[in-house]
Amino acid sequence: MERTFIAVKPDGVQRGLCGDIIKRFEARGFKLVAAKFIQASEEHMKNHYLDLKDMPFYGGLCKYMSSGPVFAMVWEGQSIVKLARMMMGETNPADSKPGSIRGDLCINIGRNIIHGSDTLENAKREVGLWFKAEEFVTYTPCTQTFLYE
Ligand code: DGT
Ligand code: DGI
Repeated sequence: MERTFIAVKPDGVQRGLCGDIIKRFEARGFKLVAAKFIQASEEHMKNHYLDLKDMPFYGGLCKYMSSGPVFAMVWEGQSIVKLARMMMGETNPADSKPGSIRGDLCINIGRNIIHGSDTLENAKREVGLWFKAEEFVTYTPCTQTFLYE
């Protein structure tokens, strides 16, 4: 089963949107396997966004992401990397369709409330960057046989 890293960014936390975002992943049928509410260091965010290091907004983005608490999570489910990105909408909320998280809940590209891994490879990297092995919970949701054949 696939896993992905999802984080409610500082703007999403401040705006009280953690519950709404978690609710959408739960309602879809995905399984939460790890979560923590933390303020990340700027160094940690620089590492997280390493692939963007040459972009003009890299410094500001990393500073912003470490400016307040984030709600970091690992969710599990079939094809979750792709499906989570579809649920999130586009990077720019202005290009995101109504019904998506960004299309429903935010306006500006620099305040787009949620992060989600964009590929399976990045998901593995990000899950390992944010969570230690002992932070994962093992359990079987009672819904499993009604979600998957
Ligand atoms: P995420 O989920 O935060 O990694 O965002 P992605 O994967 O949708 O977008 P990505 O990885 O290309 O860019 C990371 C963040 O960098 C993005 O959420 C917002 C910021 N960013 C991306 N492109 C630009 C840009 O052209 N200008 C500015 N100011 N920020 C940008
Ligand atoms: O994975 P995404 O968050 O959808 O997008 P990304 O990895 O390309 O960009 C990471 C974050 O960087 C994104 O969520 C918001 C921010 N970002 C992307 N493009 C811009 C931007 N921020 C500003 N201010 N301007 C941009 O053009």
